[in-house]
Amino acid sequence: FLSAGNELGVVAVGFSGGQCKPGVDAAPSALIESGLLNQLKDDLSYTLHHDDTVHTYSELLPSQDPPHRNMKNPIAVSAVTRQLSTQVYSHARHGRLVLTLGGDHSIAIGTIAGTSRAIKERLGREMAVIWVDAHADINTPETSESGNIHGMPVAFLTGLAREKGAREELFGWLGEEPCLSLKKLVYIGLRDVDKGEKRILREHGVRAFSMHDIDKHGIGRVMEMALGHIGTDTPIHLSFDVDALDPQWAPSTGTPVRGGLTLREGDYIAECVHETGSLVAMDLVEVNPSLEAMGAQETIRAGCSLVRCALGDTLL
Ligand code: EXY
Ligand code: MN
Ligand code: MN
Ligand code: MN
Repeated sequence: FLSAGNELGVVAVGFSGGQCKPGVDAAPSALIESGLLNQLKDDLSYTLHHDDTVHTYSELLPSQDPPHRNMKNPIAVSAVTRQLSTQVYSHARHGRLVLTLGGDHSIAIGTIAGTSRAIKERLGREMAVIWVDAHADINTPETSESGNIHGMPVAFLTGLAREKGAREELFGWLGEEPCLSLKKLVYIGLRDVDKGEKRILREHGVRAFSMHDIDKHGIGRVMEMALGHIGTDTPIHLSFDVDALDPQWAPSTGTPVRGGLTLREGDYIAECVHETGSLVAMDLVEVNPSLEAMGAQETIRAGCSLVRCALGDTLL
């Protein structure tokens, strides 16, 4: 019921304005050049809907973009995510599974806004999000110490960062109604969460599985609990930050944190989400081939593996 056959919408987003390190914009081309889309077509039999473009949205980027509520590049991130949300929406509205290749994690404001609207219209359902990340990305502009919007997307999507009477071009386009309920959000892989973020997670009782929980229960049990929280037959958007993996597997990323998931654990998460049959969209973000260049191919390979697993590659 969730998607039309094996139709896959692909959006390649070369955007890095949610943080300060250049290079993450080059990830979509690197992933595609390494053969990812061909594998999805040839090995996993998807029908691809892709405009063969890596979107940089340069026409949307303002010449002046002063900080607003301490956010860096607020007008650029707002404009790009707004445009991206309409692209993702139109794929999802047609019943396609949507794969977005980022870009930094701020782009999830656009992808999740797009899928949640389409799923609401098409199925009359509220969507769940599995956020796999070393970080919680739930700072509000006020709790953030960096001002980098890639540390804030969940706060915008859940309404925690909403500003009354916000201008359209400063995330006012997101509207009054949150795209995502805090009850339908599950984190996996957390290990670097800011003080203010911990307070938010606790206050709202957000379901979160840290690396401690994975060590304690094992990834198998953690996935049972994570999917149990979401419930069966709920459409799932998987937002996968490659920094959830240990830097051993994914060194080329902007904010690496040691003590992360093995590649196999990451693949297992993706496989379990695929097995639910409820996946409606996936983001792969924060691959930055220009950092730790020696490990760039390794990181790209890991990213491709995560996507293939989520999209139904099986071991046997
Ligand atoms: N919590 C820190 C901040 O808000 O700046 C670090 C965020 C890193 C976000 C990366 C994409 O997951
Ligand atoms: Mn992230
Ligand atoms: Mn992260
Ligand atoms: Mn930190």
